[in-house]
Amino acid sequence: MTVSFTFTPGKTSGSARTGEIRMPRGVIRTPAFMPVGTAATVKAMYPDQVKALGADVVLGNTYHLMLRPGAERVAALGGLHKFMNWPYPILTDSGGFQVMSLAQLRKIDENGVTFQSHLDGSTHVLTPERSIEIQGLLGSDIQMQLDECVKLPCEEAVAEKAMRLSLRWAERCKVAFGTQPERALFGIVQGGEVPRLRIESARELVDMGLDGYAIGGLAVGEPQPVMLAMIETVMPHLPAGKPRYLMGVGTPDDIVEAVRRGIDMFDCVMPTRAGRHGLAYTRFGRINLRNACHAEDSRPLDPDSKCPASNTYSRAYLHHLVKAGEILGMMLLTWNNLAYYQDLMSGLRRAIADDRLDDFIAETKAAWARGEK
Ligand code: PRF
Repeated sequence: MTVSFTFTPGKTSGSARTGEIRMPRGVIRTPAFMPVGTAATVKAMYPDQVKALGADVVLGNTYHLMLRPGAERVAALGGLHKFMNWPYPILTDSGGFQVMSLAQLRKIDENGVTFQSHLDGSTHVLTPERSIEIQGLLGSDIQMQLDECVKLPCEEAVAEKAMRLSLRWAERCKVAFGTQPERALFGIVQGGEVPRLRIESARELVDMGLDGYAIGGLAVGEPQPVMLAMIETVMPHLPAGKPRYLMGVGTPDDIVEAVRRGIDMFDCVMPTRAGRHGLAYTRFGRINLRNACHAEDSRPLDPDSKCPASNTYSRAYLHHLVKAGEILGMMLLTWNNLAYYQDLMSGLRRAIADDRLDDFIAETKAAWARGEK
């Protein structure tokens, strides 16, 4: 018998909750961090390593994969899971956000977004229907509606227009998605930093009866208190029985604060991108391995971590690899960073289950602030 997509909330601690998303390809334990696998790869990581760290789901990108190698080609090769050798759940972003940040000569109208590829300048059109078609061709388990995300700060009228367009696109995505009990379609709350718009967006999406609800349009230039205030505004309007996903967030500090406010899912390039730029996330805070102070430091990043990248190699060696531009430096730091993010999520889940989330967050932040000495 096939498994339908379901979300079961578990324990709570304040507004935070644990939960389980079930679907045919596996179970996602929430709160979950989804490593970003933009171009059918979590950069510098083998799929087995990603899974072994405790990641239950990875994110793929409609925008990148439609341009290269092409959604129809991935489908002909058996779908994205087979293509990248990741048999577990995949969530795909819808493309609109990446068009706005990467493509050239973008034009948005009611129909969709027309843009030129950042790869070869060729012209493409992404409509709500085509975004869902592409996500289907990829075989995505959790599909996102096409939306328009505006950078902050922005004028209220601009935020309102983008929010309303995103609502109309959500309807079109829902029709295009149809009925697929084994897969999910999530809506995306927009509305800038205007509480009235955020609430209206959430209510309208919830009325459509989607499988989960994301909060988009945050971590796009606003200070953290604004982001957290918007989460607090939206959260009471989202149903407890559906997963809540904060898109593109964030730093470890952003994640713990959003979990405290009831968010279930996250994705961010931060751990993987930082790893390719010489930065390590650890229990003791962020460490810049480019810094000369590590040149003769024989200690590993974290002797108590279970991850070989964190407990084996000296900081001096990592410093050398980073300075020399060696590929292994990027691989080890990415591995360490994803290990830290997944350990943080499992710590958050345990703390919620034990109803001691506030204490756990206070201890975690104290360790970041203290460093090691
Ligand atoms: N919309 C979509 N993807 C996103 C965002 C959004 O608003 C963000 C904003 N942080 C990241 N990724 N579709």
